[in-house]
Amino acid sequence: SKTPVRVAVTGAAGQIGYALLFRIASGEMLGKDQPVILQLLEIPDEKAQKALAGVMMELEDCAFPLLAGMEAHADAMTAFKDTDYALLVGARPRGPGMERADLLAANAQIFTAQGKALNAVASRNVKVLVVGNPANTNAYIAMKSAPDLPAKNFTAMLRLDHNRAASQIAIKTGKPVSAIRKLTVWGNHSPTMYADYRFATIDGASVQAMINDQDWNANVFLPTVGKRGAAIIDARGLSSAASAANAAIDHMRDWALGTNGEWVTMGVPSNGEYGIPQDIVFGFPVTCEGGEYRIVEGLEIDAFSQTCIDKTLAELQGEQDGVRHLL
Ligand code: NAX
Repeated sequence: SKTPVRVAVTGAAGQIGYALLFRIASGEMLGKDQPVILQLLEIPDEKAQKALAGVMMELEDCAFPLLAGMEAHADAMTAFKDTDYALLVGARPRGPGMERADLLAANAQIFTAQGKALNAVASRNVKVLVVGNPANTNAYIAMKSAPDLPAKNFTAMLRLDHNRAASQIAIKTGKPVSAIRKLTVWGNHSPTMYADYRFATIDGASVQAMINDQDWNANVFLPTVGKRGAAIIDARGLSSAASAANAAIDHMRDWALGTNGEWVTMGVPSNGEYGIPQDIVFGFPVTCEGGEYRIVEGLEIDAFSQTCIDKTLAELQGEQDGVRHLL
């Protein structure tokens, strides 16, 4: 049987953690033949550590055959030791009266420290997924704080936006979500993201031609996908957790095991593709093979799409300029 791999998860006692860990341990992320060792990080706070211990009791009680080990940590330097995968879920939420700059600064501190720890102790091939918001900028900070690791190892989660867009298209067209190909979401994980079905197909037919309604695209589809997180908070009284965990599983599984040529969306550092400046962590269409992702290049960007991409890029540049002095 395979050698166990090490999977670090931060914010492990939080709501996404609770929806995520059991699926990693059951083999849904890395395959039903891949044993895992969970290296779980929470803040040193007594309540958080106690809650983490409770989650670990439940993980034990599942008796997962693939769960080869499990550790609780309060320090990134030990939590990330030799880790092959790192899911950075824990982040500082916006508190009452907190300004955007304060939020960026609080998260810059967390992701600088975690980037440095990954740089120091993680596997040199570690695959990092940042879920904690602002996800793209937090991934950028971690990447910049880990100069000895390849920049391409740092990614941000746009997959929830991608999956939300896919379901809205399935509902609109009356076709199964599994039949949709070549969908993508450009930019920041925020309401400015640009979900783009211009290239999408269902059973070989163009989704754009099937829907044929630019008004629906601009005034229904994009706002529905962009504000979905807020709609869920409004309805549930809590932010998306199970769907976010599901997207994290999808992102890591596809990165590790491949997409067989299909497009998925990942937030990855730009190498200048589509005019996005170097190192900006941006949602792009990618395919994955052999443990590597590749940005789909050469797509035509029409005027409407360019406006949308410029807007989400401007927001990201604002965030990343706002933290540069902290790095
Ligand atoms: P919770 O508040 O339930 O859990 C977060 C946990 O992280 C807490 O237990 C906290 O103690 C821990 N934590 C905080 N700072 C930490 C640190 N420095 N090291 C280790 N642990 C730390 O939040 P939850 O609902 O689980 O959401 C987690 C993050 O995901 C938030 O930042 C949230 O905004 C973000 N999201 C990102 C999404 C995406 O698509 N990229 C969608 C869902 C979600 O909103």
